[in-house]
Amino acid sequence: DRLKQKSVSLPSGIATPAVKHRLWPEIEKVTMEQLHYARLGVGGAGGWQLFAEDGDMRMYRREEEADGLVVDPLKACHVVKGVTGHEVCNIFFSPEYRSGWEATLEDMTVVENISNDTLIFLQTHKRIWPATQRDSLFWSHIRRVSDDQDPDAHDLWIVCNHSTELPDYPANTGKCVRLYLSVSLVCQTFIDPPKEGERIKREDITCKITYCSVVNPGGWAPASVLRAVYKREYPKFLKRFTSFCIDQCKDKPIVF
Ligand code: 16C
Repeated sequence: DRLKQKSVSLPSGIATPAVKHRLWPEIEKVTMEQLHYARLGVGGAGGWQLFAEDGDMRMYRREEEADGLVVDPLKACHVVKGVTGHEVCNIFFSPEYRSGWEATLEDMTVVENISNDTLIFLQTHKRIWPATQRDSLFWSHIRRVSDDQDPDAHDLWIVCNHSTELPDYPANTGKCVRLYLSVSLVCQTFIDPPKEGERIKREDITCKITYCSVVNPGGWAPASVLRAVYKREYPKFLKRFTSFCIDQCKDKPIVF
């Protein structure tokens, strides 16, 4: 029994893939699509408008509606020193850190543990007046991908969150309207080579972050209120999240 226990407590980074799960083909497809989408630039014909800027952080959006609901896609880029992409993605993925950085939450439950790199979350979000309160049900998947586009970069890490359905947690049956989300956080680590014989220190590390999000409110919510919340909350989220990561990692050994 003790041996058995040892074999399941894998160190982080060695994933037991969830290949046999019914959602696996979708998780694989959506994660790779999101990675591709995140890596496309924001110039040219994409129609991205810069709406927030603070230091190295840039946030872009496109005004879009679906069935009369605001679904503006968001793309944000940030550069953070002193943390690796692996560390940032771990913090974004892991339920134990969420209340430390996620300000839209009222409640969060892991409703299915598919594998050590894939979970299903049910979240209740804070209410936006005058709309009905929202909840969300989504799978969340973390993975390392090797980078064929940028040989100078260390590995690439992605967390992909995508709405799903579960018979045990039907939408729109309680006090909440279900919202639908497709979110990705993609991180690349760059290392300034330390002097000969010296170890890599946190100050030698830079993490480039791309965050993409599309949220469909799932039901009526006034466009002007939504766009005002969006403009205020996304920059707040990315600043709060990245300072939380720096703070969590600063006195710990570097996880590459
Ligand atoms: O990606 C983020 N968080 C992840 C882990 O929680 C996950 C969740 C994404 C949900 C994003 C939608 C949350 C909207 C809830 C509305 C409550 C806001 C009240 C705030 C008051 C303090 O991927 C980080 C997410 C950062 C979200 C910023 C806010 C975006 C608002 C967009 C409008 C949504 C429509 C709501 C309909 C009433």
